[in-house]
Parts: sequence; C-alpha cells; structure tokens
Amino acid sequence: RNASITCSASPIVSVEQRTGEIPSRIGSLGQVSGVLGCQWGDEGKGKLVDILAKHFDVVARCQGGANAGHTIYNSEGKKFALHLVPSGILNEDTMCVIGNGVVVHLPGLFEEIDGLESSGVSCKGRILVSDRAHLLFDYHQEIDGLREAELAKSLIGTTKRGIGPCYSSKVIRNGIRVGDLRHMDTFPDKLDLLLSDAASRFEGFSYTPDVLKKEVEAYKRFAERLEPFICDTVHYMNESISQKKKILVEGGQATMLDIDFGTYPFVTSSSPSAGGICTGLGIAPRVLGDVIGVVKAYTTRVGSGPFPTELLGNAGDLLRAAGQEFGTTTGRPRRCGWLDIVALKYVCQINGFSGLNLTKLDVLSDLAEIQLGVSYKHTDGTPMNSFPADLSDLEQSKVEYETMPGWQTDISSVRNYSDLPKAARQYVERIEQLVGVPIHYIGVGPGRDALIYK
Ligand code: 2SA
Ligand code: GDP
Ligand code: MG
Repeated sequence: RNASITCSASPIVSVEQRTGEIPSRIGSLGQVSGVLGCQWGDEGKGKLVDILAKHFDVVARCQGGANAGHTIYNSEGKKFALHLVPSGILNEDTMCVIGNGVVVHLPGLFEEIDGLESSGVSCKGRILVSDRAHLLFDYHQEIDGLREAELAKSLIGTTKRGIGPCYSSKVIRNGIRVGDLRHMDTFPDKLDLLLSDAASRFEGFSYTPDVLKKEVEAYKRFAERLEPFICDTVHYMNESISQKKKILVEGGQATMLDIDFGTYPFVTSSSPSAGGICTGLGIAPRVLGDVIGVVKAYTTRVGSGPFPTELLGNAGDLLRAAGQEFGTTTGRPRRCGWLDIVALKYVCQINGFSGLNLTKLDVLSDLAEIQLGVSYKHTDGTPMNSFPADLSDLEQSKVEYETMPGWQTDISSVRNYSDLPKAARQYVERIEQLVGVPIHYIGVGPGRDALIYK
C-alpha cells in the first residue's frame, strides 16, 4: 500500500532561478542535506529548516518525537511551536515526512495538525508518517514520569514525553508500529501485553481492563484518521531520490544528547547525529551531501547532566533573560553558559559538517567581554585532548577560557557580514579557526529574515 506514491512537490531548480535570492549554501554536495544540533538542543534548528525549506521538495524528521520543540515564525511574525511536524510545513510546496526512526504520539500529532490548520497552514496531503515508526502511547509518558520519580535526585530531567520508554519498547521488541494500526484485530492483544508489562514493573501504574478498552477505542478512531498519512516512507524517500528531488532532514535534540555520543546517561534515547539520518529514514550514506551543524553563540542545556562551561548565578540568569531561554515543549528554564569549543570539535568530528549556522549572536550584544571555553585540563594539570566518555573525568576537568572583546552594539538589523562590528566578526572567525569548519549562516534574531549569509 502507498508503494507507488510519488512526490507531489515540484522539482528543484537552481536556488537563484527559483527564489531570485542569495544562494542557500546548502544542497550542492548531494541530494540529501541535514540540519543537526551541535550542543544540547535548542540551537535554533527549526528556524534554519523553515528558511531553507523553499529550496527543498521534502523535509523529513528521522529521530526523536514530541520531546522536540522547534520554534519558527512566518513572514508575518506569527509564532509556531512544532514538536512532531517537520519545520518545512509553513512552506506550502514542501512534503513533510515523519520517518521510521521517530516515535509518534498520535493524540499529540493530531493536536499539532489541528492547531496548524486552524492557523491557516494546510497540512492535507502534505504529511507522511512511516508505517515503520513506533507508536508512543500515553502510558509511555506516564512511566517516563514514574522512572524519573524513582531516580529521585539523580533524575535525567526528561521532557516526560515518553521518549525513553517508547524506544525501550522498540528495542526490547514488543513495541507497536504505525503499520500495526492496519490490523486492529490483533492490536488489543499487543497493547494488553505492553500495559501488563508496565503494570508488573511499576507499582504506581494502575492497569484495569477498562483502561485497555478505552485506549483500543481511541486507537480505532486514530487508525481511521491516520490512514491517509500512513506511507512506506523508506520507499517514498528512495523514489524521491531517484526522481532527483531535494531532501532536507531536520534533526531533533543534538549530538551531546545522542544515546551513543552524548553525556550518557544524561541523554535522550535516539540518535540525533548524522548516522541517525540514514537509520531513521532508510536512505544510504552516499546520498548525503551537506550537513549543517547548528550552534548557539553560547551554550544552553535543559535537564540534568554535565555542562562544563555553565554559568551559575547572575551571569547565567542574564544570558537566560537576554536569549529567552525557556523550553519550547516544557517551558523549563534552560541552563546557560559559554560556548564550549572542546565539545563542539568533538561534535564536528562525529558529524563531518559541511558548514555551521551560528545562532543567537545578537544575544551576546550587551556583553563587554565574551569567554570561549577552548580546552579542558585535569585537576592534576594534564591536558585532555578529547571530550571524555567518563563523566567523572569530566567532573574533574577544568575549562580554560579565551577572553574576546564584546561589541556592545545592537546587531539585530545587520544582514551583511561585512556590516557586523569588528569584534563580532572576530568572535565568528575565531570559532571557525578553532573548530576548522566554515560558518555559513549567522542568526541575529528569531525572525525568518534575521539571518546573515556569510
Ligand atoms: P527525553 O525527554 O527523554 O528526550 O529527555 C532526555 C534528555 O534530553 C533532553 N531533551 C531536550 N533538550 C533540549 N530541548 C529539547 N526540546 C524542548 C525544547 C525541551 C523542553 O525545544 O525546548 O521544552 O524542555 C529536548 N528534548 C529532550 C532533556 O532535557 C533531557 O536532558
Ligand atoms: P530548536 O529546538 O533547535 O529548533 O530551537 P528552539 O526553537 O527550541 O529554541 C531556539 C529559540 O531561539 C527559539 O525561540 C527561536 O525563535 C530563537 N532563535 C533562533 N535563532 C535565533 C537568533 O539568531 N537570535 C535570537 N535572538 N533568537 C533566535
Ligand atoms: Mg528546541
């Protein structure tokens, strides 16, 4: 079913022909491009994806779920907070794909679609959901909370959106997939198994036949509503590639939260780095071209776990206020600190970025001096030459900083790189020099137009 679906978006022509605008600086290396987070999330990936979407036929999510919160603004300045729907949705010619690597909470997805439709964004026929994606149930969210309560003081600080429990079901192999909604005869037994399993593990989880009955009834309705969205997206993506369509992959979270490469166990349960693009969509590494790393001009983290360059007290509070650093999904205040070059270099190695988008440079505009965390040293004085896997090594490390002059000028209306104050250009160029990856875009405000193409 849906095997013969074809991409309805128009074929890409050159950026200049299509938009008459400055080149997007993306998409020239291969048919599939990616936008990934370089820190602990919330770097501003959604904004870049929204801006670039017009250059692409398809925008796809490959991992994570409704833990993601991508804030974007349309050209009239209207704000949208997206969680499961890809940030290409505001560009009406773009198809949006939710890939096999994503975990899908259907009540949340429908709520998001209804919200978009009521704001005048047409979603009809524009969103495809992989039949291989796993379903995230309300109970996954409930046990996410119970797990956090068990961990007490050493809690992860999850978004409580059920992400870990749903990926656990997937990996332990009793998960239920979107395609299973086409077999409602066997669905109740599968769900019963899952709920009974949770009830036997968590004392605080109450499970009665009534709960199952209600959930099955709700999912019968969801199955009907979802049917037009369900697609063999692996086939769709590969067909789109053979038809020479251009595809942009939108990462959720970031490499420092990656289940393999992040500050484990204070991580999410998916692969937000480049490898996740292939496994989360079923496409081959050779079709991947540009991968843009999105990096905030400073660092934020929400949830627990190590944060070597964190600024506690007043300095952190000032950054939080200037950058409006509160979770898009949960509203939690984000921890704030200086840019960590050691972590950034590690993330650049893992992802092989073709370029970077430095975001929120405008937020630093009031500072007289800016610090860059350039190296870590053990407390015994030995230098650490890479980002450590062992959190106790990280705890025993001391960050060494370079101090850069601030520019203390409002840069939010600057659109040409050469018009930035000298100190701001020095900061940008020092980062490029330290990490060895060019910065292609610089964010100077939340709006669509607030981007400098360097
Ligand atoms: P989870 O819920 O199991 O994925 O949580 C595990 C860790 O991953 C972090 N995480 C995030 N960090 C930053 N932003 C995220 N999205 C929201 C946003 C967060 C919010 O856009 O602001 O609203 O609070 C996100 N999603 C997961 C999480 O904080 C845990 O550290
Ligand atoms: P994402 O999860 O990476 O998409 O990022 P979020 O949307 O969670 O958080 C980024 C926040 O910063 C959003 O509120 C954006 O509107 C805002 N933002 C993005 N880029 C810039 C920028 O260059 N300057 C400023 N001031 N805000 C930005
Ligand atoms: Mg976010």
